[in-house]
Amino acid sequence: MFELARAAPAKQCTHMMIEVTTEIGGEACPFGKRIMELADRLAQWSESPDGLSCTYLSPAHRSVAAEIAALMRGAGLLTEIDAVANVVGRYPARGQAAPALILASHYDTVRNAGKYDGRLGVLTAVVVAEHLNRLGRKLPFHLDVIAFSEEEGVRFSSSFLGSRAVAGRFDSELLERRDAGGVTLAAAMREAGLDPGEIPALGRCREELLGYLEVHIEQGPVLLDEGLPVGIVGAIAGSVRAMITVTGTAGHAGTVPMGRRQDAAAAAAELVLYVEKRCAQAPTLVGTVGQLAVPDGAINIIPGRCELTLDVRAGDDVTRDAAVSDIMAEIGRIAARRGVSFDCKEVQRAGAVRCSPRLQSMLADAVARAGVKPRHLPSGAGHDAMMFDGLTDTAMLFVRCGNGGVSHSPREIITAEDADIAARIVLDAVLRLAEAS
Ligand code: HGY
Ligand code: MN
Ligand code: MN
Repeated sequence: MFELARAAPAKQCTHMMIEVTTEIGGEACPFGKRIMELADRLAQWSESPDGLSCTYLSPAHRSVAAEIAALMRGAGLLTEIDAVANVVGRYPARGQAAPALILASHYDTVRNAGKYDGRLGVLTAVVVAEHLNRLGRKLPFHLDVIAFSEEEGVRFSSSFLGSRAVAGRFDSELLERRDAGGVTLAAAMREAGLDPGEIPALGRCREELLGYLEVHIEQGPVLLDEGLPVGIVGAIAGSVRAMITVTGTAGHAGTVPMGRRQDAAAAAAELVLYVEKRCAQAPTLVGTVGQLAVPDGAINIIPGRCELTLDVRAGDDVTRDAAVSDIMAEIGRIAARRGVSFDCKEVQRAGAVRCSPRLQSMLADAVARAGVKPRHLPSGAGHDAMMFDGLTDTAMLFVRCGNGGVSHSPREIITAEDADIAARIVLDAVLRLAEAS
């Protein structure tokens, strides 16, 4: 039974709400309804017959990019698909020499995903740009709507490929990363008609940016529990991700005595339970073994190899790194006790970031003007906004999730009313930034 988020009753119209409602003939939740309809439209492309999976540069991924580009062009944006398959649309400023405000999120998904992770932010930015274009409302800055091509790190085990490129943080070593089929990132790009040589030119510099704003689903239960449609993100947890291979000794399940085994899966299982126990020891600390496999395993073979992944996060890097070092020490103890070996390869490290107090308070004012109590909350999930930390001021607006806040699941759900409130808040914030510029 789906437990739907009940949107806060629509508040009194503010100047911006009257403008939006009048503009679109008084239809209720015009932005929200359009966002939900477009999210359904983008969800029609999937790599899998059951469920939504849209990973980097798959045919489904490229169809979604083409659809988003068409939506951006329809909104009057100067649009292109860049060298890492980000879809970039610019709503040009009144004057040529102007900074840019980035409104962005990602359009790739995890496997068997929900429809709103990433895409809510992309579509909110599109509908806000559509509205400004419809009004012919020019701003003193460019509005750059960006749909990042790869945030989840599913295919090449490295997240934020799209936002790294725009933030000038793309490490060319990533081009050698291989997917499960052995295809390198560079080859996948070339096959999709992209030129990795053009990636360095995508990097933005500080002087040309006014700020970065991302709308994203909360992916947790806080806003739902407190009956709030939106929240302002104060900080984003940092993460370390690793691929681990345990090597033991394969053997006959029927003839090797229990005391003489080097069972790789049993060693991995000990590690999984240790990660769970250790990462329960600090408030913002979490640890997950998301993948666990015995390659070429069989029911009657003692596992000689076991492959697993590790994802450790915390609100601050000291807490996270202390947990990672304890986990590495435990790996040494398990290896010695069981006569197995562990190979750990770190595949990603993203530091915890604090969002800009200036943009947070600008968002909080817009949230209050929309008649919603401003609620600041941390993000346990990673987001593209992290890549812009240190380059420009960043802020995120969370939108309530239903079904207990579940995400990375087809049960991910939001309401049109909440999406509408979020879009109006973003529009209000953009217009206030324009007035203040
Ligand atoms: O894993 C994350 O935090 C995000 O969904 N990529
Ligand atoms: Mn995600
Ligand atoms: Mn996301």
